Amino acid sequence: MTLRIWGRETSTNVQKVLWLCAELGLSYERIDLGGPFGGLDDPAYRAKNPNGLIPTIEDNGFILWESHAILRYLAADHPQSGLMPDDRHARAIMDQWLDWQMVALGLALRDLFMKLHRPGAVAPTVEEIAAAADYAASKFLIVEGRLAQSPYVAGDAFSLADIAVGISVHRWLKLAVDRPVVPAILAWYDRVSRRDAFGKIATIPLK
Ligand SMILES: N[C@@H](CCC(=O)N[C@@H](CS)C(=O)NCC(=O)O)C(=O)O
Repeated sequence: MTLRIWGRETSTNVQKVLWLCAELGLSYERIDLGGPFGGLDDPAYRAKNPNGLIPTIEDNGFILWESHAILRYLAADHPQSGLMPDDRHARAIMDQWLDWQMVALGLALRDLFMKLHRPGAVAPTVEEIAAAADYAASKFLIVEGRLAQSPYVAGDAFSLADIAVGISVHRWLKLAVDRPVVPAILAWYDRVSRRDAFGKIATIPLK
């Protein structure tokens, strides 16, 4: 059975999974859900993912949600890809950056993105947008510090951490905000965004 992925492709968390599938050469069927497509409250979807969020995958009847759990699950079946290091310390460093992307970098970026593109009933002030941009920048400067010392996010090789952080950087660079000077991020982004597997991601609109 084909791998199924539920979620609109404009979602950063869905994009992580799409990028990995391309890295691994996996074919899949993607079902638009969330954002303008709605469907997150459908009982049939909630039965798969009680959070009513995307992405969710189904692989031969096995259902899984949480984008980083999905990355690890798919990559575990392709050890030859080298996207999850075997070495205990290297693996822990990759996990560190994956967790941090989810709980720190991604949330800071999400807050900035929402203020800019989904402001809700009360538009944020210029000062609030600037504060969100500064806060997000403070997180990206942590990535900058890392990439100034390491060719890839988790170390010497491209890994799942580059996918998760790479999707955040890709979005951040598209936002119309002031950004600090980040030469190490830009040099790394230039390299990872040239990967064949990134090709599809580059064509997805911002929203
Ligand atoms: N930690 C979850 C976060 C999932 C999440 O917040 N997904 C967002 C899209 S990035 C969502 O479902 N938003 C509602 C929508 O798209 O309508 C994961 O990584 O899968």
